[in-house]
Amino acid sequence: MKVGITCYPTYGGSGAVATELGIALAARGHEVHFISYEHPFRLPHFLPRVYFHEVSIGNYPLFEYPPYDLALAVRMHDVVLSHGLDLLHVHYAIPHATSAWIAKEMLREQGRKLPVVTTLHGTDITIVGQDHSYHAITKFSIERSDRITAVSQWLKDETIKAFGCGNCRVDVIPNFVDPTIFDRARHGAGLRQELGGGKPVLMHISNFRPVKRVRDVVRVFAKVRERVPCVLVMVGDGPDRGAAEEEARSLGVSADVRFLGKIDAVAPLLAAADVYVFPSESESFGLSALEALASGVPVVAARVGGLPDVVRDGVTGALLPLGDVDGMADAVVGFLDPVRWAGASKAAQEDAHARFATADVVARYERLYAEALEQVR
Ligand code: GMT
Repeated sequence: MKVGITCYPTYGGSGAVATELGIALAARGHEVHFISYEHPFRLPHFLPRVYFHEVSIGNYPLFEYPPYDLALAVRMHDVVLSHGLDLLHVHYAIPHATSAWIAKEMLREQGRKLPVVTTLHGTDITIVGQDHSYHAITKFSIERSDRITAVSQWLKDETIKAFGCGNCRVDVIPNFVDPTIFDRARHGAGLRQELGGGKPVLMHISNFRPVKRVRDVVRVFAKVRERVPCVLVMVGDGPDRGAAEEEARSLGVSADVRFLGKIDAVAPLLAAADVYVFPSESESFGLSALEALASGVPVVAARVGGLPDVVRDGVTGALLPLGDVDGMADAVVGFLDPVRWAGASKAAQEDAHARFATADVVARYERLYAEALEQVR
């Protein structure tokens, strides 16, 4: 099959999932065409059967806000025709599902039927899509997609609550990890020693947006450090990085907190971590929590959104009420006990590999694509 994939190419879960899906589809013999304004951050530069098509928006001076969604629709239309794509799969509804609908309509005028699959990831439904400026077009574009998927049951429920979507069928297809890459045994202990100097390593990876509550990560760490010597490694970048750095300074723990910035290949880092701290205000799924679990790292998180489907409370990690910094610190200290850690680490890796392995989830997308093709015939 020839599949067009559109996603945000920047550091974040939806782009990571879309890119890993494309890579896995290509490995299974499909031809995959990424269509976006930049090379997706997790896409290596050359892979057989994987192509990248850049969307250029031009810079005519009249446009204070150049219409990216239209340029994207035109590029989608071009790529479908020039490469004979069978289907478009867009990740994150806004504006990708709208652009795909426009491309589909343009193709329909030319007698060409093109199925569009939209995967909902999170803030496209929970925050941006509910903004009055985008609500109606988000609902319209979701309803016009031939198939809709959500990355968790929680997100599916939120979608129906926010948009009604009376006639739409939303399939839940979870995010996934490659067990051969996110595998503790694959990476040596050298990096853990390098990062922690022999002390336990707490880790957090995100785009440092307000929803991630990165200051809470630092507060949890500071409380743990009062009881157990340890270090905190913060990976990623975004609007709240400065606030997190300031929090570390004001709590007097800066010397033990390292901000590494954006790193694309996080598997070796996760394999060097002892506990993953994830106090987000909302997570439709929590891909980085899954990647941590798959790397044998127990996750201490807020009990929000789809996280209870990913983290098994008390077994592979701990789920606490949102904002419960003391409770999270207690839970981290609990997991730093070597015997408890060994059991939780093993359970985390086994559970993540068993329930969210790439091959199983990608096969579900393949079946969905086949159904979508059948539907438009
Ligand atoms: O940053 C992104 O790429 C999208 C982001 C969002 O804000 O929508 O992440 C969402 O998609 C990820 C991949 O499916 C999920 O693992 C995240 O939980 C979800 N983020 C939120 O729901 C806040």
